[in-house]
Amino acid sequence: MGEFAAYEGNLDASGMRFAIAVARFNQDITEELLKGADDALRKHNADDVTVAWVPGAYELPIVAKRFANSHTVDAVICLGAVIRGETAHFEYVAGEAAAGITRASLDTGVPVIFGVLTVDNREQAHDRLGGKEGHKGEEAALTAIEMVSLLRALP
Ligand code: INI
Repeated sequence: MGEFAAYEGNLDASGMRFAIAVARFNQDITEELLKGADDALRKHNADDVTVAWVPGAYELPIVAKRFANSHTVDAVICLGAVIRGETAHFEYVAGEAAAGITRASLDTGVPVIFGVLTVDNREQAHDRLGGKEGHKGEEAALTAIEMVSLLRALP
């Protein structure tokens, strides 16, 4: 293999500041996402975590963007649970949440992490809360830490 400069973030969150925007819709699920994210942040030495509750996943991007523009946090973690129903509402809510979260991140240069479950039913959601598909709240937190670390290291 040739020579190249390689960059990779690590998972030491000492001194990092995080905001978590979490949706109240499907709150039994999003509370578990929040717990997993907060536990993972603290396990990796973070001690500066701010939480804001929003009504639903559709409202996550505007709050994420506010945090990202505030210069008070190093990353924002968005948590929500969009469960497919009988209507097309799912597509709009999930699609706009994803698009808005991407925009908040790219417009501000601050990592904004997509920790929103988009699933067909509640069973699939529970599989992602420490079941056979891992824990998506925890994974969102680890992604946030790694991205802060990587962006600090990049030229
Ligand atoms: N919000 C969610 O976070 N999850 C859902 O599954 C959901 N469904 O199914 O409708 C949902 N809707 C509310 C939406 O996020 C907004 O709060 C609402 O449309 C007001 O803007």
